[in-house]
Amino acid sequence: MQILSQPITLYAVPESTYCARVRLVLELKSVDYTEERPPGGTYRSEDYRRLVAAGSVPAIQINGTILHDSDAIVELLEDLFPEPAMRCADPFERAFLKSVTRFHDTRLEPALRSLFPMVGNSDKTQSAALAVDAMNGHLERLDRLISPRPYLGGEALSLADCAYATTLFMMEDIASCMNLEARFSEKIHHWRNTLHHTDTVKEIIDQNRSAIADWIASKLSPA
Ligand SMILES: N[C@@H](CCC(=O)N[C@@H](CS)C(=O)NCC(=O)O)C(=O)O
Repeated sequence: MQILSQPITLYAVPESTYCARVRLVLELKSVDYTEERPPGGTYRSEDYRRLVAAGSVPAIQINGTILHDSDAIVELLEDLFPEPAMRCADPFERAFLKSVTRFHDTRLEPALRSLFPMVGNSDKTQSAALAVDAMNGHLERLDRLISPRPYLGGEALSLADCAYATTLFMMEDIASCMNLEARFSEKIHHWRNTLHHTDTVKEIIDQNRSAIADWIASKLSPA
């Protein structure tokens, strides 16, 4: 394991699927770190932006360097802490899994995110139904793209699996709080169950679901 001169700090919020991805990789690799909320209480604060120029969570402070973007962070963690290996050695497999991760970041998660402003907003019922249809369209494309066996890269959990773990549950929880349905194919349903039956992954998924449940409750019955 790489020796680092300074402790690692993860800046994160509990509701974020991108933060959960980094937390999961840190935990699976048994890395020592502390997790903090953004200074000033929100990633929109000036204090946070002074620290993390990009102004997004997650971000990590590692060896005196600040790095944002979950994908960049988990790639660095894989380089620094190669055990257990979470990237395929074969360049074609590795590139394929990166493309599946990119599909999450550029298609699936943005489709889910478009639902957030509609939660607890009864004026948006029709838009929410259309947005869930669009999200389900991306799930159909994902179904054609992947062949989990049982994980995306085969027997070992990969960085690509970590990108999807909490998102797949958040899709269900956000859609169902608006009485809509995220439609998972048999293949995706089975893969999602496998992830949830994997030690550590289950804990991170359950923590994130609980934070999302609180967030939904705050939107459905604002104080
Ligand atoms: N591509 C980024 C996306 C992270 C992201 O969108 N985080 C949200 C919170 S879930 C955020 O910080 N939004 C504020 C912003 O980006 O300005 C990553 O993978 O880290």
